[in-house]
Amino acid sequence: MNARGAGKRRPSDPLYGSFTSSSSYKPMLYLALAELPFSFRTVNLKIGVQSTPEYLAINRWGGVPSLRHRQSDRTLVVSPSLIRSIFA
Ligand SMILES: N[C@@H](CCC(=O)N[C@@H](CS)C(=O)NCC(=O)O)C(=O)O
Repeated sequence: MNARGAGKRRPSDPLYGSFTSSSSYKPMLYLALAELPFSFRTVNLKIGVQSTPEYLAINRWGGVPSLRHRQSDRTLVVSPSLIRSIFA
């Protein structure tokens, strides 16, 4: 696998997701394989954290995953595009 920036040190990007969500596992796996730093932030879907104003400010659609790219100041909210961005 070839990932731009793999192994380089930079501030970790927060990945918001749930351990009950396969859509969250996929980007988590790819970030780990690319050795990119990220911090996993749990969004508990069972108690509705995805619908709180705090989380809707991160992802207006109220879903997981969400990956905050600090460098580009963008938040990606759909796992396939999020994974593509890791290897772009
Ligand atoms: N196609 C989307 C699907 C994301 C999705 O369906 N996420 C679910 C969890 S797997 C979700 O956020 N559900 C919100 C809810 O249960 O209220 C992706 O791959 O990112």
